[in-house]
Amino acid sequence: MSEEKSDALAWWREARFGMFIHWGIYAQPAGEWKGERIPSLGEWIMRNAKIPIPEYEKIAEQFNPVKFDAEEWVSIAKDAGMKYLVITAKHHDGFAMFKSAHPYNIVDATPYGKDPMADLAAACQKAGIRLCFYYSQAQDWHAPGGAGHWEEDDGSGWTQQPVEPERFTRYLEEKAKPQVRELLTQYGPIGLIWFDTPVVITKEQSIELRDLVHSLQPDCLVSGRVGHGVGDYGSLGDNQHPDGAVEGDWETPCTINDTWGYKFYDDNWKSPEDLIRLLVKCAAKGVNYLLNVGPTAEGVIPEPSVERLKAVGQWLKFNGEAIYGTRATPFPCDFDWGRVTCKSGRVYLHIMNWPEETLRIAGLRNRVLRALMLAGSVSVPFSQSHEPGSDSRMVELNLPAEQPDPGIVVLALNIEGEPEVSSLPVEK
Ligand code: FHN
Repeated sequence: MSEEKSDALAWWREARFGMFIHWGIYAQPAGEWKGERIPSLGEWIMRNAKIPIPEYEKIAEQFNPVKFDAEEWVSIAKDAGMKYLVITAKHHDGFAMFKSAHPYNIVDATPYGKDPMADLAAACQKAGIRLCFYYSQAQDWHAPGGAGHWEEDDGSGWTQQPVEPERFTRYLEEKAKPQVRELLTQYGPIGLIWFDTPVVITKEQSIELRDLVHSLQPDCLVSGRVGHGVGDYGSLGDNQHPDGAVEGDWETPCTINDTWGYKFYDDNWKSPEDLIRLLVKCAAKGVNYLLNVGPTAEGVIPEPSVERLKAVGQWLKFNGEAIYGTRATPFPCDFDWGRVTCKSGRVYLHIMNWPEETLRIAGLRNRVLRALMLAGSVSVPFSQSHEPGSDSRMVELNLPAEQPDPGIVVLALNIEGEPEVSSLPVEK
């Protein structure tokens, strides 16, 4: 990564927590087609229910999100403590949720007739949230030449057309690149373009897309899923939470229930406690947590998502310092009591399992100046020892017997200098 790009990544590293929004005309069938519940992801309904293109196009004729309120969406993200918002400008179904010269878009092909991205850009600007766009660069089931494009065959049904490289290149030149250009010229500064599922794209084409983004907005980041490892940062698999250390800059996209795009019957919501744990787990590995909501066809973020995000925001209000702008744990191991994040002069202990007795941390080399619970700034008595002539060190924290809060309690250790630990912090 160039030094220049590393500067552009600064806001993203500081942010740690963003909102993913999967919103498209697939929210209209909401997981059901012709009275049948279609398994798997809501945004994949066209493919999974094998909906012919002319029929799928008709969904757009009904799509009218009259309750869409950009300021409300942005304030839900802001109250959750999220710092950036990544919305599906075009998913694999090929439908553009923004004003485009390509006619298959929300302004020209729906009764709604307005551009929600323009409203979101204004609302994000006002709230100090970075607006970012998801764009499915390779899969496009609607445009000829796009990967996964479905075409009627000899009448025996629907077959997946094999992607011919020349047709794919034409699709890239005639649809994908012009639309990426539109996204980067119509809405002011964009934080990043979240490309996805590179599938058939060649390395040269991934590089061309990345360079196109940088030529239009030099500070705009490009997600790792542009393909071939040429993005500005890496994207872990969906709902993938690293257990070991990760090298470099990574983000993990996660669902709040099981689907990304709205399905009216997906009630498998993660609890607020689970969401906070996952956020902490990511931060402790230095990974950004991009948490999804799937708004309805009317333009409403489902209430169960809103409630949960509020709870996460409430926790962050007191403990955000232990997430934003932090680095991965300096320790080479995980602990049974919880997770660790750090920054210069501070180590944060996220206690997930309240210890029955003293909390003992082996291996921290820095002198501890003070220990306090972040919520309420309550000081915690502690002692620190070091076995002379060895690298064996111990901090013992005398926590109250009763956990002061049922959620994750964060202890901050004020330390001298940059966090440093013994390479093998073995407790004797
Ligand atoms: O196929 C997509 C899926 O619909 C969704 O958008 C996720 C989000 O990370 N990305 C792809 C699968 O990895």
